[in-house]
This record gives sequence, C-alpha cells and structure tokens, in this order.
Amino acid sequence: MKAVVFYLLTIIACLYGKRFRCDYKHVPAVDGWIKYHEVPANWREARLRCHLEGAKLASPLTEELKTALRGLIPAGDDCGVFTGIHATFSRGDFHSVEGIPLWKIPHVWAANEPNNDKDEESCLLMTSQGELADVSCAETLPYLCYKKNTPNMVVNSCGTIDNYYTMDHRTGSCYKFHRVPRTWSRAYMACAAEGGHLAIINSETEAQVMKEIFAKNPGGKMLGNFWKDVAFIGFHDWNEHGEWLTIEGQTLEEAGYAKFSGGEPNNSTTGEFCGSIYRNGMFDDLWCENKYAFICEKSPDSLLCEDDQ
Ligand SMILES: *[C@@H]1O[C@H](CO)[C@@H](O)[C@H](O)[C@H]1NC(C)=O
Ligand SMILES: *[C@@H]1O[C@H](CO)[C@@H](O)[C@H](O)[C@H]1NC(C)=O
Ligand SMILES: [Ca+2]
Ligand SMILES: [Ca+2]
Ligand SMILES: [Ca+2]
Repeated sequence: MKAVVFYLLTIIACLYGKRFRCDYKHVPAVDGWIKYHEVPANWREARLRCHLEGAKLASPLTEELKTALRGLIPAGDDCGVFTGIHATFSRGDFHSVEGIPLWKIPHVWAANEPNNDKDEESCLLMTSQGELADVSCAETLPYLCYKKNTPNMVVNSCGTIDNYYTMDHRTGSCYKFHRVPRTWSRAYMACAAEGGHLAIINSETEAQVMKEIFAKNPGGKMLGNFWKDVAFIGFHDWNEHGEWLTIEGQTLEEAGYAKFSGGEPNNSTTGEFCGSIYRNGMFDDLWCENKYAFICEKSPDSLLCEDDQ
C-alpha cells in the first residue's frame, strides 16, 4: 500500500516538474536547486556537506546565480556566507569548487578586501550585498549548496537521484553500501546528507538483507588500505562505554536485533565505541576514528516535499 502511494506521488511529482530534494528550492532562473544551510560550518565541512547532499558549495559564478543566492540569504545575516571559491590547494590560486578561476567569475570586493590577513585567508565569503571578502577557512559561516540541473536526472523509487540506493521489499527501506571508507562520525554525516541514517537493524530479516548487501561488495571492489569485512552502522555507546543504543535511542533489543558476533563486543584496544556489522550479519564494536565502509538506510519518502503529499 505504501509503495502504491509512493509510486502515485512519484508520478504526480513528475507531472509537476522535476524534483531534486525537498530541502532544496528550485530556482528556474539558474536551472537548478539551492539550499541555504543556516547552521554555520567551517569551509571544509560546508564543502563536504554540499558534496554529500549531491550538490556543490555554491559560488556566485554568474550574475543570475549571484542574484539567486542573495535571494536565499535571510535578512539580518550580516556576516555573509561561505562561497565555494577557495585557494586551499595552492595559496593564492582561487578557484570555485567546480574549478572555475576567480578571474572568470564576476566579482566586487567588500571594502578593504581582499587583504589576506596574516597570510591565512584562503576562502571567500559573500556578503548579503553580493560582495566578496577573503577569510580564514576555519571561520564558521552559513553557506548555500547548489545543484545544477543535468539531463537524465531522475528521482528513483528510493526518492533520490542517487541510484546506489536500492529498495528492499522485505523491509520497505532503501539501502546504500558506501565503499568509500569514513570514520563513524563522517559516515553518520554522509547518511544524514543523503536523507537517511546509518542503518538500524530491526529484525533477523534486515540482518539478512545486510549480509546480502555485503556480499555484493567484495573487498576487491573497495579501494584503499582498510579492513573490508566490517561496516559501520547505526548504533553507538553514546560515550557511556558499555551500553549500546541505536542512533534513535533504542536498546538493540527494542530495535529488534541484538546479535553480536562471538567474542564481541571486545573493546579490543580502547576506542571501540562505535557500532558495526560483520559480513555474517552480526554486530561488532569498532574503532570510531578509523575508516571503514558503512551502510545507510533511507525511507523512500524522506526527501519528498510536504506539498507532494
Ligand atoms: C574500553 O577500554 C578502555 C581502556 O582500555 C576503557 O577505558 C573503556 O571503559 C573500555 N570500554 C568498555 C565498554 O569496556
Ligand atoms: C575484537 O574486535 C576487533 C574488531 O572490532 C577484531 O579485530 C578482533 O579480532 C576481536 N578480537 C577478538 C579476540 O575477537
Ligand atoms: Ca580578508
Ligand atoms: Ca531498519
Ligand atoms: Ca570489536
């Protein structure tokens, strides 16, 4: 029933124009979608979050885009927003995250800028007036992400344009196995940015689904020097060291599945405070700060707009 409703919604969404995701605003003038992130972040985090959302840290690349971006900065924002224009690869060589050099980007500087204060200013902000200033990349500012429309952009049955998400009809959830390893915290960020969360195992069936997903991702298909028989999922000790709860605050038993692999959790050397799953579908405690593959879970309607429903 849920699936039928969802397909109907998808058809309606298609009739009313292409959607990217409901937290982004469609701006026809720039043939794309823009999101204002109100919680300030440093430049590196801002860049990464836009990337993980399937977009780019926005820069005023054209007058139209500048106007669109300014239009989404709330009145009262006096500090400005980070742009994607940076010189973090080579100091002084400013390019947008799309690789466009500063000289090709129409720009007006704010008073007394750029000044490269203390030789530490490799990121550019844009004021609400649309003027640029160089600032430290370690500053924290709001920012905007921009997704340019591309041909063949289709929202799939998982409610995302990310075709690595696949629906499992046994659980009604969509899953994505991330082969690019990240720390548990970054893995959490990636799943959240995709409109989901680190996978929560609610049944034997879902543990079986995890096994099957793992089997489709042999170690040989993952690039890099990391342990490939374990993946981060959505439980954690919440820094209490001993009690394991899902990222939604349930005990593993309440969530519906609590099978640790034999001998686990073993806290083998300190730091195994994050939840993971072995290829055999059983749990392990694992080092939070090391990088491993991870599995996200997403409800098919998590990025659908209210007005689609
Ligand atoms: C893990 O080991 C560290 C030190 O060896 C200890 O501080 C921590 O409490 C242990 N955690 C658990 C859950 O046993
Ligand atoms: C303890 O867990 C770690 C992974 O979290 C694993 O590498 C190690 O083999 C385990 N040790 C034992 C004795 O099971
Ligand atoms: Ca400056
Ligand atoms: Ca689940
Ligand atoms: Ca362990």
